Amino acid sequence: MSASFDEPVLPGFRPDPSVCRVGADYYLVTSSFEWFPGLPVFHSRDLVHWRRIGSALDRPSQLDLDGCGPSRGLFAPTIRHHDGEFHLVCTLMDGPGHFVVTATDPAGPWSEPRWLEGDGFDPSLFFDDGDGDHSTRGDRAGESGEGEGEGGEGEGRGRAWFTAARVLDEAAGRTEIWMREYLPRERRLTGPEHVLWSGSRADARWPEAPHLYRIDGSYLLLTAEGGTEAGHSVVAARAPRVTGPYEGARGNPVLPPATGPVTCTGHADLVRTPEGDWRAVLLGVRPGSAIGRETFLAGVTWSDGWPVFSPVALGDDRPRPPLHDDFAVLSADWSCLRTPRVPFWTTGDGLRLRLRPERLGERGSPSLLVRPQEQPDCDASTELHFAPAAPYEEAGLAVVLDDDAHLLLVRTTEGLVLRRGPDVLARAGLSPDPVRLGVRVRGLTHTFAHAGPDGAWRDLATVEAVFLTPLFTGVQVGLYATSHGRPSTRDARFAWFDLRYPHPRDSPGR
Ligand code: 6LW
Repeated sequence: MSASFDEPVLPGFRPDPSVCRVGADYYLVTSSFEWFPGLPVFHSRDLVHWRRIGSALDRPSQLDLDGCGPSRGLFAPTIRHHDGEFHLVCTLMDGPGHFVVTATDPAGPWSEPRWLEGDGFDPSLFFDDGDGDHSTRGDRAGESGEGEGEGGEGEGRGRAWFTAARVLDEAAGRTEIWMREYLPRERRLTGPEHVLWSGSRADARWPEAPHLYRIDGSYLLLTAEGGTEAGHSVVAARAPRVTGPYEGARGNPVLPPATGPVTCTGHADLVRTPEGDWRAVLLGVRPGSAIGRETFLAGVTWSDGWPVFSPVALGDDRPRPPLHDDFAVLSADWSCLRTPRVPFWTTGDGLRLRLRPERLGERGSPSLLVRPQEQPDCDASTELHFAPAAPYEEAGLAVVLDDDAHLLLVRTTEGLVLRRGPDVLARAGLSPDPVRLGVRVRGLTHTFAHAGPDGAWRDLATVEAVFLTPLFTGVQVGLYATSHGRPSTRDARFAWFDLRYPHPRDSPGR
């Protein structure tokens, strides 16, 4: 079945979702790559409306994102709840690898990471709890009878398992899913390694994102296949014992590559509602913008024990409340690049960014605060109070995919400059202080504009920003200041930041 998805439940840069339920509450985490704080945590009661409650990695002491390249750093996490505790596993790529953090309150604080040995990426945890088999029937979750999977006793029940994907042949996209036992109290792996799966076909590309479940007395392994782009799909396999052998669904992929309007759907994680129904969260892409991979919701029914995914229609009329932030505090939605070692901002009287030598593009942690663009069309603006005293001092509005792909509209001693990396795309003469800076984003078309505090907006330039093509992350908008490698004691004050999402039907520009 090919499913046609509509609106994301978590719009903007929110890839690789993983979800768990505790009573009436759902908790979800997504990847965050080179951005800090890491691994945002969301809460919902209906799987549709989500509120960010914190981040699993919000203290520089927990781990080090220094040196992480664009779309590297923190890959796909998994969140699970067991015995009064949340366990979250993830991988720091190009670094020490897999780790687990735990918390009794998912809003935090989360523990310091405990590093787990083993290769690869996309780790997951499976607690083979003895408290009732998950059933595909519509009975209430946790109240169904004990399914007695063949060989379930001893090998499975009451134990916990860690799975991950690892690369066998990068060029061919050949990977395999491996598993070892996880000891939740000690937070470490033990025992022999089991290889569970290497794809639905001999030439399968990128089997990854494994999650295990026990359903109707057998073990279900859900994986992504086909790579995270157009071929992305969901594949299912089943085994009578947790260690295998796993046999693929005859109808694989159980969620085939999407043809649109939402593409790249895959990387699914299942959850059961208190009423006993099944849902999945998964990633998908709305093409034609730089937003990247977002989180979508699917209903899941069962056919012959295999999952059948259907999009949950949210409609196109969900409100898109405008944001007006005057920075009484810095809300959790703002991120910076890599691990901030020194406080470079203050709030209370607008947002003040310290001018520091660090520059965007240098793989450091510059004075930059951004938040995800959540719709293909958006209008962002700010009021900047800043009179640069030296030619190396600048501050302004930023549209940022990563170090290598971004657009900056900054105030300099020479006036306003629109920059893409080192290239100047447009200039406007001396501007008043304060000055308002804005950008109208319509898909990949970015029109930058400026105004005096009470004057009319004047367009400066329009950029077809095809270079803002996401790999794993998504575009973000925000505020930036730098003194270009020189010491500076100055700061730039942003009185407010506005983000509006015109409804598609009010947006003739598209
Ligand atoms: C993620 C993997 C993937 O770990 O991209 O292509 C990686 N799919 O599942 C980063 O999101």
